[in-house]
Amino acid sequence: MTTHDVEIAIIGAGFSGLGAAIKLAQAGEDDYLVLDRGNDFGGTWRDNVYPGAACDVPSHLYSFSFAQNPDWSRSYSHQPEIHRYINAVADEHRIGERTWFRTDVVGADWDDDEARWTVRVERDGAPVTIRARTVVAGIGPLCEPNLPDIKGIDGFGGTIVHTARWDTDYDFAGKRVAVIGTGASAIQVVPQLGKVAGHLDVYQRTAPWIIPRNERPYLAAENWAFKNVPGLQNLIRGTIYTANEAVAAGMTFAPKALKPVEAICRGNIFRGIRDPQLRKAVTPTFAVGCKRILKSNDWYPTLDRTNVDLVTDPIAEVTETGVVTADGTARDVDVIVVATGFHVTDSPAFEVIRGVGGKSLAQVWSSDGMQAYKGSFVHGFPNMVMLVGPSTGLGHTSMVYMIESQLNYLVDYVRKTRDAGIGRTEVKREAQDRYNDKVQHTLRNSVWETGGCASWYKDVNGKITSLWPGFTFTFRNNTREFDMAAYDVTPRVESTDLASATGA
Ligand code: N01
Repeated sequence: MTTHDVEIAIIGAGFSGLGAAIKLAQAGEDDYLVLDRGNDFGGTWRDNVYPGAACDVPSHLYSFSFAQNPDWSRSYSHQPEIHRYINAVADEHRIGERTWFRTDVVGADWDDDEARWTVRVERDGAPVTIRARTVVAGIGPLCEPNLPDIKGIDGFGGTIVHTARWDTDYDFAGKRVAVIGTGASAIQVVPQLGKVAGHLDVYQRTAPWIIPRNERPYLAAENWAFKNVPGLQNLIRGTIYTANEAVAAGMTFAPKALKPVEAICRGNIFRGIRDPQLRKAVTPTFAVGCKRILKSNDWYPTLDRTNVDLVTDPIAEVTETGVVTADGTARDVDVIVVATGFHVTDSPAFEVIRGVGGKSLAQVWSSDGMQAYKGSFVHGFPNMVMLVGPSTGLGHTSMVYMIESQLNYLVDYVRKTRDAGIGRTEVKREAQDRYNDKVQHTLRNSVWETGGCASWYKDVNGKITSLWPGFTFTFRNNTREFDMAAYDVTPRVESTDLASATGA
């Protein structure tokens, strides 16, 4: 088996892994290797190719601050354009030269004697070992599809497609289609399927709050101005950013302040649906913001179509021919689309990353849920930096902003530990505990805690371990500099030192 030595192994070539590679290179730290199981850059934006896939954060904010794009074609970007953008940024910075695609990470183990990570991969199917001083885990929370655990689903005789693993060859035209789920993915794919399906059943377990989506194409004059008027793009980014932070204040500290948002959502229902019964069925019973607030203009009109039925009776089982609900009604279909989200708090990747004493992330997080210090370092996992780690997710603005905050922290960690001759960096247990106590304390009055809903923000024990509470600029300030005092550090022992120490 071949072994490669690098200073830094970056797992994942999505927004976070790519950003890490660019920022490290710009800081002169270019002994790294990016590893990704796919064929190109993009992560979740490469994998989610279902019809209608788009971003619900405006284009100008949903991009790297250091790679702004004056050519966005619309105020909200769709998946193909974001995917192209990410790959164009990677090309511009020539990150592909230091990236292995079609490379599946099957294990990452910390070696305390050598103060190195051993990353085992299968590259085009062949086993390779990579030894790295630091591992950057840019694996992303929205990467492992969550397949619903419904009785009989494995015995379905038709086709089953998860939104994040779309079958682009399947022709939905004229077919009888069932969609399970009414989250962010479902509300984008259902209007597209509604246009072509013979009949479409939408299985709703919980109705979401949905505000109108003020998406429009940019005029050529606007794109000209984005390119040529100095500061214009920054001004737009800043305006969107500030408006979104106001929502964060309501979500975290004063859920009642979100009542006007609820009124807008109710107006959206009223405009989109004529039937009073259907209006009632799609009106949520929890506080707005508790689950992600969705954006759509065509969800409600689609449910109002004659070839579309909203089914609110719980699913009892899936048979060989279709879906049966608790009231005994059987609806036969050709294809089931599962828009049931991702393994966020229980990602399979947590099983294969093992720190001190061979304990996996899944093991150390099994009793009290996911925890890290500043979303980045985990006690027991020295020299590993997570991007979009625990308590960094957002319900109101661009994740790219959070990623860039973490990149500042990563680069400062690499620079400071190298300059100080440090070889092993492990966050102190007390620092991590104090940090997480504070996060949980901030969450106590938030809409996610008090809003009366179940959501993927919570783990199996109902603890919110994926969300950052409060303003994102607080997180930016927290991660501006690597605070070495929060860490146990050990000097570097290079292999040449070892050789001379042993007289070899
Ligand atoms: O997944 P979800 P998603 N039986 O977990 C239902 C991002 N995203 O892929 O609400 C029946 O939100 C479940 O029902 P309930 C964004 O961060 C962003 O849609 O739990 N139903 C729910 O309706 C988003 O939040 C964009 O009662 C079952 C749905 O499936 C995140 O990805 C676009 C079920 C799952 O919704 C995930 O969104 C798309 C079962 N057994 C996604 N199991 C942007 O625009 C689950 N459900 C940026």
